[in-house]
Amino acid sequence: MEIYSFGQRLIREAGQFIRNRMTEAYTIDKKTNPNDLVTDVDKETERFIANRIQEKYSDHQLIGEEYKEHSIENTDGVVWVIDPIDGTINFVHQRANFTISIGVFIDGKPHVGLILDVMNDVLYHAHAGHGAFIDDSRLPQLKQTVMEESLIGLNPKWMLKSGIGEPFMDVARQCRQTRSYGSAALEFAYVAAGRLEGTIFFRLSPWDFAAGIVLIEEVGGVVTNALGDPLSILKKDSVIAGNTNVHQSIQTAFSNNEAFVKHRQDSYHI
Ligand code: 2AM
Ligand code: CA
Ligand code: CA
Ligand code: CA
Repeated sequence: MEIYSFGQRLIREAGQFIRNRMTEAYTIDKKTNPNDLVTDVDKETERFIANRIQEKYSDHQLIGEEYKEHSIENTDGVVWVIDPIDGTINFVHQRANFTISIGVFIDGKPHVGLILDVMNDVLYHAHAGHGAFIDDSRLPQLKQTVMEESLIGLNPKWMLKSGIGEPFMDVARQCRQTRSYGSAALEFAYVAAGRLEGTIFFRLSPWDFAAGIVLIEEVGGVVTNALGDPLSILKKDSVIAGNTNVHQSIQTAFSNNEAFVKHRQDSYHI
């Protein structure tokens, strides 16, 4: 319980840090490609969060997006998985619609999930076995839905990828409508809150999905990779999240697509 309440206070403070910091100038750099941005605020916020955790819990491990030294080689003990800004493109372009995502795993198992919608200061939080909440309101268990009546998070850019676009198109055809919010963690929070029935990502890192796993599992939803295998906080993977029914339908679209299955076997060894 102490980790949970400390984590909630910390993520709110980090949100306040970002809201203050973004009123001043910051630099924007490109990482691996022109669509992959990082700002000073991403880095400073990760430092802020990591410093607080290390001061309080010197024996915990942590992994974050922006610093190589924030990495892990095993999942032993308590591991904090930190994305200081999820949705950096939204942060830069919109100054809204981005989150801080913090997942805590113990010996590889989901323990606490915290996703803060920073500009609205709304916290989605869950403690394994104790339910999931938006601020002070408990979230109900997810209802089962069929694809024709489901709103699915899906970035249309993935449909344009040669070789792997087809199953994304299948999902878009099957569902009622698609949405793309630009923050994976925000979409996981929305799935947990019943605002999306499911969501799919071609490739995410542990800091993108760690908190989302805890939240969604706590309301009876399912989170796996595109072929239905469990995710690990040690590696990147595709992600499907949703109520059991929608999750199964999306997984079927991907598992039935030979090109997708082959592409994944060639490039990820999973
Ligand atoms: P980020 O903002 O923390 O990088 C849409 O861009 C979503 O995909 C965001 O949640 C973003 O997280 C995530 N994402 C993961 N890998 C990415 C990459 N290489 N480039 C851009 N976004 C990425
Ligand atoms: Ca990034
Ligand atoms: Ca991210
Ligand atoms: Ca990030």
